[in-house]
Amino acid sequence: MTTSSDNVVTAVAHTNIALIKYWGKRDANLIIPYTGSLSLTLDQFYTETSVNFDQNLDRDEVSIDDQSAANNSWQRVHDFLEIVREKSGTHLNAKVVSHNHVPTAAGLASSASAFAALAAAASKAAGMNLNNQELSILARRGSGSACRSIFGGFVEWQRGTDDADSYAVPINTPHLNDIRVVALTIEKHQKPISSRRGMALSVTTSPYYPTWVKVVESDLQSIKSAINQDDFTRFGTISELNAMRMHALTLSSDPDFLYFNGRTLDAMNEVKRLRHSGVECYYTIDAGPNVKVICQTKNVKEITTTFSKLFGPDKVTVAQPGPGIKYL
Ligand code: 2P0
Repeated sequence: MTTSSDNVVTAVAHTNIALIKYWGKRDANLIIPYTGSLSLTLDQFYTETSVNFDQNLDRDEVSIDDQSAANNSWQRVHDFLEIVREKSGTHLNAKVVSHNHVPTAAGLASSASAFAALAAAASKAAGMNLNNQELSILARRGSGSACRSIFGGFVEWQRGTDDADSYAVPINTPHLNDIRVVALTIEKHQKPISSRRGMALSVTTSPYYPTWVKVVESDLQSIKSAINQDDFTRFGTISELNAMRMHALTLSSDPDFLYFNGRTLDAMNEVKRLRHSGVECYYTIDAGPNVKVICQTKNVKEITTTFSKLFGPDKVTVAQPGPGIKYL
């Protein structure tokens, strides 16, 4: 147990993009999903977080990007620290300093990298010595997608049935290593409905939700076999299909909601046009209007040129597979 104020631990976690999406919790408290999911950790976007448990603090102090955390963010970090305190046995409050390194408003979700970095830094600062599987379980309690950001490259979150067996595992493979993700920043504004609320609405009201649970199982098998066979075409096709199947759940919820805007559709059409003209690429979209284009190194130049003309060069960021959790 830590009692001094000189034990600062700093961890860095990269964000990840889901290719087979996580959309729906079976247990909202423990964050156990209905389905598995599969992601790629990206090199360009990461969170660096320092944690220090300090007997001189009378409450948790949280700073995010050099600003004192707003009430809702503070609460989420505090709730997470409560889990760490319960598991580690420390009763001290913590000082948390976090920086998100995301190109200006890249519109990429930061909760994955944020809670992965927080889990690593806080658990170590509290004197726990967790292995990566245990870290993945802990990060999951902060945000589901964070359990995947413990690992680099391709990662599968095995849905499991309880706290102990719902965690991510790395897919160590030499295949598809020239994959690139071109992130298009179409919109930097806050999404109208959070993914947490959106997925809960889909689970409880979309008549297609039971079908989603079944189809994700087969999409997961297909994409893993595409990775095994180094088959980029199948890989991209399944990724795009799975993303659209997720968004069909938002349209079929009651009330319905939609994360796309007009420029999302423009980007989707452009990806299809490029593909039909022989530049192989696919899109995936999360809980917001921004589009990520999945391609191989050989086509990056043509794709970035095309989207720079359409949206402006500052809206286009090229990412490649990134590393797992690191301590500084
Ligand atoms: C994913 N998303 O697999 C999916 C696809 C968004 C669309 O995980 O409630 O922030 O904290 O567990 O992880 C975003 O949801 O949700 C997400 P919580 P999270 O990446």
